[in-house]
Amino acid sequence: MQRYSGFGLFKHSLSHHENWQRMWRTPTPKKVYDVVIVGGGGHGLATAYYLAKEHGITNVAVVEKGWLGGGNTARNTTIVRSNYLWDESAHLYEHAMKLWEGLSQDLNYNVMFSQRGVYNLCHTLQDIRDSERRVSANRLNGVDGELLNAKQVADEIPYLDCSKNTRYPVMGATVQRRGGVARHDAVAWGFARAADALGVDLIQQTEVIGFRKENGVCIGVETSKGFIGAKRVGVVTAGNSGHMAKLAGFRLPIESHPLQALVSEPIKPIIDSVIMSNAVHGYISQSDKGDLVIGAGIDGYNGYGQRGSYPVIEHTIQAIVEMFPVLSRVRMNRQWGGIVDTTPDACPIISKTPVPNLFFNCGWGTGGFKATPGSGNVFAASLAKGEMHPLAAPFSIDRFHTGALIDEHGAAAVAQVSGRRVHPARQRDPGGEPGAGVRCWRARCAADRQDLKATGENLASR
Ligand code: FAD
Ligand code: PYC
Repeated sequence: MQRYSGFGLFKHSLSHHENWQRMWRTPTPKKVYDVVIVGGGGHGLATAYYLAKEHGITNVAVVEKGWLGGGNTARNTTIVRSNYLWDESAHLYEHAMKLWEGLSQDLNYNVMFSQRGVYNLCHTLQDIRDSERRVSANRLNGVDGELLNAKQVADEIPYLDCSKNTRYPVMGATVQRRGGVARHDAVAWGFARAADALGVDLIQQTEVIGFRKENGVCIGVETSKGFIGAKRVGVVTAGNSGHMAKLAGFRLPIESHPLQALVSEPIKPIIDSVIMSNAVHGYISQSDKGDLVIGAGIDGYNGYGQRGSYPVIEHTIQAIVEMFPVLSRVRMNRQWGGIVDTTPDACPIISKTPVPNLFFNCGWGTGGFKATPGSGNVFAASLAKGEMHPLAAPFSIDRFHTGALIDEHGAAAVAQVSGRRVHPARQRDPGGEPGAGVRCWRARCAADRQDLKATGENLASR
């Protein structure tokens, strides 16, 4: 791999930057690999990189149906923080944070990690109580966090409307000063380049359409370009994970939802941190280019289209203008959606599956970008050893059977459930009789419970 450096930049300027090496190869797939990773997003690429770098396993392929980083990795709003409530998640996200802090040097690629601070606003007494609890829990876990009062917030975020006559007056905020943002596509490219340099094959435009099993054990993947054999397969396909599990013959407790983001026209720098509000429900930061980067919660319906509905955009913009009236006349330039994979406890699934040699890493929902290096690091160790890394172990699919859920809906900071869900009792099949919805719902719940029980028993017996 050609190392990047100031000297290299100067040298290439002498030949008009026409002789830079390609960042990765376009290899022909081999017949068989030690490990095949399905999904070339940040998590899949990071997994491949750490497999090669930390475990010496270089006979690895990443199979991606589109282009590297084209999924949620390059569609997200790049917020990085580790201030989760429960020990299991705090340890996992803090592991990722420590890797972020040395990532550009490690990859020899500038991922533009900027620790500019992440604020979560408090608008009610209950917000303050929850935030006190979270900051205390964070500190006990070695994660930095502070609780600010309203005056401190007003001093630190000058354009935020901290007046008393707003719908939800700002009463304080938590801040994680080591939190911030990173350049999302650079993260994918940095991992891809470094993995390729260690011998990993990055195979794009190749869709995995099935899993081949022998005596119930996974022995490789069927792809749109033929069969690729593998000793172990790791699936890291975010919003497509439910579909991939179905291909493998089991079900996951995952819902796929659109999550939208939008950016404004570039304006002069006025916001030098990340500001999130759960009550008003919107968040904002400003990119180095000057665009305001804005988002809110999921679109309530399930879907696989990488776009969303207009009411959510309207709600998001209302929230931002409520927090920052000074922005009311800024024009929005672009809007898009990604497909996020939400779980009942807003925590990821990093796990063995009922199919031996087939592992899944998914369920990161609205919050997996921040975990990218940590997720790849622990998943690589799990794939290398065939046993889950201690930081990954609590995130087994088993927990939906045992009940050991890790409820992080509060720390997720972005709503992962819709407030507009139709109560099952009100649901009707189109043209069906009243009450059919309830019966249908009950039948589905019973089927789900059976599936999860079977999955749990299967795992427990291995
Ligand atoms: P992806 O990047 O989606 O990669 C999965 C890959 O799998 C895709 O490239 C896809 O093409 C590929 N794939 C799928 N099916 C197949 C198949 N059959 N064969 C081969 N390849 C396949 N998180 C944060 O921490 N902070 C944020 O600020 C934040 N903001 C967000 C804002 C938005 C609008 C969205 C949509 C998400 C946000 N997230 C955020 C969540 C974050 O983006 C994701 O959790 C994270 O990027 C997931 O990474 P990944 O590598 O697992 O998935
Ligand atoms: O997890 O912090 C987060 C986040 C912010 C926006 C989307 N996800």
